[in-house]
Amino acid sequence: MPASRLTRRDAPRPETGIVHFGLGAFFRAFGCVYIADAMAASGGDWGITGVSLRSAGTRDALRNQGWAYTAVSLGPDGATPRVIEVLDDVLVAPENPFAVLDVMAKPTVKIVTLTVTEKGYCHHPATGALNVDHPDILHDLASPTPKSAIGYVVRGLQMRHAAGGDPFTVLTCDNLPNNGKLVRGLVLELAALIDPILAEWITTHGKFPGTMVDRITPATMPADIAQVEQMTGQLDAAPVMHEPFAQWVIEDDFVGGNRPDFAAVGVDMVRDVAPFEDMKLRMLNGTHSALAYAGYLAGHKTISDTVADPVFAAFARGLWDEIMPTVQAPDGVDLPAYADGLFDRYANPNIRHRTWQIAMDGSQKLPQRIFGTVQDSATSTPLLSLAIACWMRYVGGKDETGELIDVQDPLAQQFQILYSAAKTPEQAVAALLGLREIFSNEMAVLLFEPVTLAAHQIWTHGTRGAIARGVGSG
Ligand code: CS2
Repeated sequence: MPASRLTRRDAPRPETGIVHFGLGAFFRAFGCVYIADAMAASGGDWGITGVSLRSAGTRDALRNQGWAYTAVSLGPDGATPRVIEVLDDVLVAPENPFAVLDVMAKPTVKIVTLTVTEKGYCHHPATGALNVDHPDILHDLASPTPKSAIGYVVRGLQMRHAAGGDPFTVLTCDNLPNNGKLVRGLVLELAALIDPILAEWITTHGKFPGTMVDRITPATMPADIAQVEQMTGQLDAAPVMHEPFAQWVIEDDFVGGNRPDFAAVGVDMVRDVAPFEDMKLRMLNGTHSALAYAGYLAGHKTISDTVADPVFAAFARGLWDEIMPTVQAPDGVDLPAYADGLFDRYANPNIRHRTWQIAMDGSQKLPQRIFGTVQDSATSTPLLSLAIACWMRYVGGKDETGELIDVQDPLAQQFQILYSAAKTPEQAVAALLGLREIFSNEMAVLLFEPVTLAAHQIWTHGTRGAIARGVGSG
């Protein structure tokens, strides 16, 4: 007999208090779970309307199950499924932008959360400024129905301003440096171009708390759907699979103090998130990206496969030794113990986090994950140079056996053009360092010698061979 479809329980629903942009696996495995728990602990009207900026897939899958879905915690020893019922609707923005703006205008909505990935902010990663030549931003300047997340936030705030209401708090949950300040800057830049009075109102009344978010959540695969069906006896077309670990640190700065009772469910509410954010971006995301490029080139499909290889385990440890001296430990955090914890999380064999997935959008990720560390380091950082050279090799689009790599990156075409003109690895390195969207002039100068050397090692000895040499076991 076919399994029955997951359905939502017949229970009273809270009002919509949050609009969330970018309803991928991460937010459903993370923010939605915390917010459901906060309502269970302390009540409040914090129902979430999800907005997908592009595809209809998640909406179509969840619609037939009353927006309920299964979140599965995958520990090294087993899986624990749980049904999450906090979404009250999912909108696909391009189908009806006004429907999205209407929800954002509702006075019950107090918070707009964002997980739109690094490239979703339409900014220049090297400087943090709005990319005013980005096609979505050009569109959003000219039209009242936006395409970009920043455009929606600005138009949503414009409607609240016009109605004489309060702004909503903008809570970014993406892995960007100073994410609250960055988003505030981008929103103000776009608002000023649309209406300077609106920009002034946002400057005075808007709130953009910074956050540090952490839970490893690979994209859901068809095999996961089958596994969940077997585990629960119910068909869920869009479950999410995540590690048991979660950490959320939020600056406690919300419009009117309106927010779910985050502290009741273990969220750290702080004045300044920067030390947590730096630590996580450099120690977790920095090594994640390094292992993703190096592991992929060496033929490893997932992070757990990568760190099961002793050469890459030593690479991870060596990277932390280079990174830690540049990180100021947040109060009460022991950095070596934090690194040990990360290693155990990476090694969890039930989390099938593909190196290819993490390798996406490197042009948007590496500045905050790796370059800042190199810049702040008082000593040389040969393993970080190897990581950057691995990224360079990866974006060339061919692996070490000559197979094509599906390079997903907003600059993928530019990489192709640069590579077809470069005659040698050294020329490819020089050309990539010339991309000012990614590398400031200062950064390019700093990286030129060590990354050229690292690239030479990689092209000569292969990725695994070069890293084995780099960690002293080759
Ligand atoms: C990963 C992150 O895909 C990536 O780039 O590094 O999504 C990572 O899994 C999360 O930041 C963990 O909190």
